[in-house]
Amino acid sequence: MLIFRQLFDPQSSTYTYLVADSRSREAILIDPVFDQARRDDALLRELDLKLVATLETHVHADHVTGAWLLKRSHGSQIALSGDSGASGADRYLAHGDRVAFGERCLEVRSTPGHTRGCVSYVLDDESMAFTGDCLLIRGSGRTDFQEGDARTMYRSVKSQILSLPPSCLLYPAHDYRGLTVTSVAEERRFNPRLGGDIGEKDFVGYMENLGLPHPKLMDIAVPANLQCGRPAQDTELPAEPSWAPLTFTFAGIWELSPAVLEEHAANVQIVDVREQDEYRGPLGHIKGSSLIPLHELPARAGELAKDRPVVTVCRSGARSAQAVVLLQKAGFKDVANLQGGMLRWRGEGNPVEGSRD
Ligand SMILES: N[C@@H](CCC(=O)N[C@@H](CS)C(=O)NCC(=O)O)C(=O)O
Ligand SMILES: [Fe+2]
Repeated sequence: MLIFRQLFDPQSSTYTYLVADSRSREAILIDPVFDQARRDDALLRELDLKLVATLETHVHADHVTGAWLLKRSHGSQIALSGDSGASGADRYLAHGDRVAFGERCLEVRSTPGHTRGCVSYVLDDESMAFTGDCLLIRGSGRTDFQEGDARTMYRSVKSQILSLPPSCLLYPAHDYRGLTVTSVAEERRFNPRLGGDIGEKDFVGYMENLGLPHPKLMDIAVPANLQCGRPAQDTELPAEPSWAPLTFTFAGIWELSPAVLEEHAANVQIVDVREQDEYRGPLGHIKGSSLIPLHELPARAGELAKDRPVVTVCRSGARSAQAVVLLQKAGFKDVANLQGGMLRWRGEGNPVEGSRD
């Protein structure tokens, strides 16, 4: 079975796609975003997947790829078109190549026009295709920079994308209105630039008059992507918290295990966000913790020191995850949630105070 997730980067309106084979657990990420690598790490871990490769649809002008960062943490292969002009990839793709993940594969189709090295990826059974910035939903990528060419794009769309089966779902690299997916049949009929009887000349005329400003990050993104997202200096990497070995969840929360908290207890402030009666109830509480019920936390956050890490605790780890969010909003930088709360803390045999049993 295919595992499929559509992920979104709100900064650049970029879609990243995770496709994986449920039997072998091998996964591919299409168009990962540098700033979202931590999110992607978390999802791969939580779904128990092994990232075998990252694929680019092209050298992006609006965000830096996460390919290099993900290779560093997962050992994944970096792959993109040989026509991209990029260096630092493990595999340079050409039209007709196949990229395998477990028993499934993606077929590479050359679809230049937005850039010279644009490719689309078609799933082995032609049920879905990833069109990058060639065909967008009811639109198309722009053709006014990076060796873009409207005529070439028209031919790419007609011969490689709209020629797929009508039911084939199309997933673009961006959507600026929040649309998520379309199909070949829909775009053949309703694409205002390329659908119906619209000819090549009509399309070129349309594209010559888009009048779009260049992407804000273009001068940073293009050189970085020509190196597959490898930063010029290590200082450009997103900072990892150094005060304890933490895990980042797909839900966006830093967490630590009971064992790690035990080890670092002396250096952190432990805040229990349950209610008074729970704190003094049968589950007990962790020695040295202070009680600030969740609903009082916004008003009482000032009781905590900002220069020492804070660990939040509750019964199961749910309310305390929300406490992490509230404390981060209040300006606390080093905050983490105790995984599984008091239930797991006790389940793993750690000592408690004030317990009635
Ligand atoms: N405002 C965006 C512009 C993004 C942009 O130009 N995107 C390209 C893809 S890299 C495009 O083809 N856009 C088509 C459109 O905006 O209609 C930014 O600054 O990043
Ligand atoms: Fe693009």
